[in-house]
Amino acid sequence: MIGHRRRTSTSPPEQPGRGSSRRAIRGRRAALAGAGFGLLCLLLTACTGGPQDSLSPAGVYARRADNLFGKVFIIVVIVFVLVEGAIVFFLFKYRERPGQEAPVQIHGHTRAEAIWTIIPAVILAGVAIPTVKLIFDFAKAPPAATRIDVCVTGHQWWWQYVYATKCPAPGTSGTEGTVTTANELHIPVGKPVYLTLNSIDVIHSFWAPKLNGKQDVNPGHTNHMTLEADTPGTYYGQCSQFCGMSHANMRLRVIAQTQGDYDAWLAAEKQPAATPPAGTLEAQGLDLFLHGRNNSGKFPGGQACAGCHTIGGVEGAAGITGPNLTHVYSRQAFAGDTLDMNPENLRLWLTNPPKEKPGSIMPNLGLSNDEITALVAFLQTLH
Ligand code: HEC
Ligand SMILES: [Cu+2]
Repeated sequence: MIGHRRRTSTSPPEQPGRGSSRRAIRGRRAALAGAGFGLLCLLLTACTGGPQDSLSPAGVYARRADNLFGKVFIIVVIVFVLVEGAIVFFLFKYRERPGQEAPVQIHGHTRAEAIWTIIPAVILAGVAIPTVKLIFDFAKAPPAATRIDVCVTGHQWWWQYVYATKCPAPGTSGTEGTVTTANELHIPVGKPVYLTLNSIDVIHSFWAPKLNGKQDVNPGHTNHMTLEADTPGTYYGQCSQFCGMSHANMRLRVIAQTQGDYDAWLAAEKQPAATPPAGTLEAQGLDLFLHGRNNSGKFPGGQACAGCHTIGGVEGAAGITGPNLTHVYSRQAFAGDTLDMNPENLRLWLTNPPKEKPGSIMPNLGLSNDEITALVAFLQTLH
């Protein structure tokens, strides 16, 4: 619909004084809004180049998505400029002027309507074809012989990774001999890493922006995605589907290593934990971990640690509610990748987990200072 019927004004004439001041206010508001918008745009440019910038891809999958995005973006900008330009042009050309007749109406103009239906349809098809192709390409599993398989399970609010070609049922532990870890995903560079994604509770979404797009992680439905990194480095990510109180604290990092470093890491992860020598503070910590306060099997705030955490090689520590702690101290961060790994932060965590991470499934166990000291000493042996 180009042009519009000129409204014959029946409203009472504006009072001269109030009308012009209202116009001035409106002008000032428009200027303010314009300035605010400009500032916002400037601020948003600061978002590029960050550690989670999907526009600076670091692997083949993310790069293909970024290439497609770049091409679509050019089309989008051209369409935007043309359409908005036409709107602004007609807005001025056919604005209401005293004494001007209504412009010619072209409603029902078949040729015009055919043109502005066909052109967008062709553009959308042009965008859809490579997009759908890429979606199908990404959905293909890389050949089993060349890929690494990792089973990812979303938990409120942390990620579990099991390195296995046959994934354990969600909510159960990895089988003997497989590596189970949390939040930090180690991968070798230059190899496709095929993720099998499940959730044990609500819907999460796995997202490491420099390595690929997002993929929903659903309870009761398995999804897949493939990551690949060109060069060694740390690539950050996070859950990108709102999943409850500590959604923002459900982060992750992908550590891409040379094949040699990766192999060494995997071999170390397969080792059971070393048991601390009897009579040491660390041994006291292990005892608390397994048996709680005064050998009662619990702490004032709940069961002993072993009821929720597995430690490979430690009999009695086979809980699966929380992350596998076999090599927890070799991780760079913990609690959904939100706290750097060091004795001070472990202390803070054991003192009151829900304070560090609202809603945390690990409760405040009411530990004493001495108990925390022994437990932190023990946790430091798990590297
Ligand atoms: C009721 C189950 C439960 C009990 C009991 C429990 N934890 Fe946890 N623990 C969890 C859960 C769940 C998490 C993950 C929290 C998160 O990141 O949201 C966790 C996280 C941790 C972490 C961080 C691991 C990582 O890589 O992110 C450590 C360390 C830890 N617990 C140690 C302990 C110790 C020591 C005890 C005993 C004093 C204990 N836990 C008792 C459930 C439990
Ligand atoms: Cu989540």
